[in-house]
Amino acid sequence: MEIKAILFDLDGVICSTDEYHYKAWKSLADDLGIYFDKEINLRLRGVSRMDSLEIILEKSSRQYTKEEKEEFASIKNNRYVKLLDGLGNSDILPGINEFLEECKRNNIKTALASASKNAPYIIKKLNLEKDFDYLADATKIVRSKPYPDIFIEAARGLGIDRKYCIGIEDAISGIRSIHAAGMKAVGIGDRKILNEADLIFKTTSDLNFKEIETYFKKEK
Ligand code: B16
Ligand code: MG
Repeated sequence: MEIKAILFDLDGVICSTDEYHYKAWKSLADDLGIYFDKEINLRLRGVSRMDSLEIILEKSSRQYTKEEKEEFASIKNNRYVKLLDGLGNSDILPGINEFLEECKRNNIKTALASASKNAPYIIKKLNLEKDFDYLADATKIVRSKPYPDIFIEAARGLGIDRKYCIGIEDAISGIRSIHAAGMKAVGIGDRKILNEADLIFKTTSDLNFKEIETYFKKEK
């Protein structure tokens, strides 16, 4: 296949906001007296805010109304956004600046395909606004990963046919979302967890456009 665009996940690929999501959810769960730990937190990767809340509430003995749930999600988000205050260039994961430059040198279009409604704010804090040709708007997406919607929206925004797009993800729900969109998937992380990805790099520092290009040249 010919590569014309690379679509990036945010949390776990461009930066690590995972710990901040965890802290904000943990403080909400503690306030509600609901058990929450790092293992449950792993299930929230790439999952939308409301779907994440539903996972946390699985451990609760009582039912909550839609209004209560909306209030909880908003409390969590306010705490999360406060934790993002100090975010800056040094929070960009290793090798990402170089990889984005490599994409530009090779005339590859770049877009962000994050489930986070805070993605534009985070990209601004990281000073990466000029490095992306398009930021897919998570507020327009109803079905979160593993549904293909956000990757389809990213390709649409770039005006590039999905068959020329590669997605990069650190979560299995994201790899499934890329495949459901009819694109090829590059995984960042553990080979055992991301075994459905077409190509896997251990860390973001290992990302290399030439290697990706050579690998997918053999694919249809
Ligand atoms: P927000 P990604 C995802 O980002 C996070 O991995 C996930 O934990 C979070 O719940 C989701 O964004 C929504 O974030 O509450 O900021 O809208 O990995 O898709 O970049
Ligand atoms: Mg992610």
